[in-house]
Amino acid sequence: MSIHLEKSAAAFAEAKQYIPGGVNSPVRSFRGVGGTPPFIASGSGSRLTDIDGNTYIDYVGSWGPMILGHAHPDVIQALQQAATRGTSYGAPTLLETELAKKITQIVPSMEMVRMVNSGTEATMSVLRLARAYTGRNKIIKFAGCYHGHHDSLLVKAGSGALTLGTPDSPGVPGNVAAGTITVPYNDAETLAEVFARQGEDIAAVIIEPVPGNMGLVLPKQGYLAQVRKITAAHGALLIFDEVMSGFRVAFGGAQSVYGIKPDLTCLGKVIGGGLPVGAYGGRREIMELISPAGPVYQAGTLSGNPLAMVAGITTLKILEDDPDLYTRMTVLTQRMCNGIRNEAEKYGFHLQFHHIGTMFCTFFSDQEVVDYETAKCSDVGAFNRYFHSMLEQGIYLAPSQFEAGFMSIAHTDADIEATIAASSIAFQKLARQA
Ligand code: KE4
Repeated sequence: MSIHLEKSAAAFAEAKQYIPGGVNSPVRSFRGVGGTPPFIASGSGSRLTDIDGNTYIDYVGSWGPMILGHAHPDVIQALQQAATRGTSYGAPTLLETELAKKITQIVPSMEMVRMVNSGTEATMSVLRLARAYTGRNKIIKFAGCYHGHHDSLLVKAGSGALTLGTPDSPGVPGNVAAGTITVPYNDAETLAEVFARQGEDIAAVIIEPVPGNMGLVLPKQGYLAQVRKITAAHGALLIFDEVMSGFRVAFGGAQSVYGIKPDLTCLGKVIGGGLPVGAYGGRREIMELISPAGPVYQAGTLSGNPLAMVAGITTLKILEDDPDLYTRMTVLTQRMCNGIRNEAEKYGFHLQFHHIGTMFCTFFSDQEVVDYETAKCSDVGAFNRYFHSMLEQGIYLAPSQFEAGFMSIAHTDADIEATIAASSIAFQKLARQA
């Protein structure tokens, strides 16, 4: 099978006249992998269809939110009904309390929750809160982790910033970047050394407990517990950015898998069911500082928007009502990664296959990948050739070596078999090109 992208190519050319790079988020541009990004016309279940009529098995899932697959009937029906009641009021609704309550039940460390409209807003707000609560200014982040595009955290960032080679973006004032200390992930010793020297100035550590923005990297045994211990010992807050890992590595997020209680957590993606939502929350005594309960200002015209709330509530209810869904998605993810590994090894490729819960990633490297530096050793050229060979066969992977892939409840055994079969052809082709 090979795809044809004439209409997408024309659409991309026109879009570039009106939108920087032709896209509203850089990773969508295929700048990292080359070629033309398919312009999507529709999604249904595990499938996407582009404006040229090509259909793909989708493992991007809008970068995480679409855990129920595209256009889940219950979500669509709930949105249709909600829309007939109006789309935004700028006033409190029962739906916001319903989703907040649901989140506090699923993620017990989040005793209170504030809704915002994106993961970026969540992490930006939580840093302001941490500085206000501690009276300190410095923040620690981890190389390769991505927490959205606000100034304080666009330093050695992952995701599109890493893909496009701009981990430290122009436009971030030097004094702002100076307030952000970057240390390697999976290296508790360096973290401890930084705290020994600057601990009294550090308001918080923000971490993707299971990073998905340098590719998917897993925490070493005991690492997150050490991060928790070091932050607690120095009176700094521990912030888990679970915008991506929340409801993806497990229903209760990475904190439920590793048994760590952060002081604050950021969520997004899945909790909006495909509509714009972010959230932050944590210990009541900290959250009560947020306006209007307290002095730390944060606001948003569309925060808690009724349509987004309904999509999120419906999504979480479906996931909560059938715990077997996670078992099934995890088994499919494992089966797919093992199958692709077998095909890779048949053609002499010894790669790194990482997966946890519904997330997965293949590093084109024969070395273990544990952090930003080792992730960057991957053969991006080989990944890009693999990516395009899979795309031509109707398999839609994340268009970057430094992103993660996502399973949904809509993916089937047949999807997995087709994906493994496509990978065999892709590796065969790569072997010939080697
Ligand atoms: P948004 O502002 O894009 O909703 O969320 C920012 C964010 C924060 N924290 C984590 C751990 C994230 O993964 C993200 C966003 N993830 C990327 C995918 N790597 C979004 C895709 C994009 O930028 O288009």
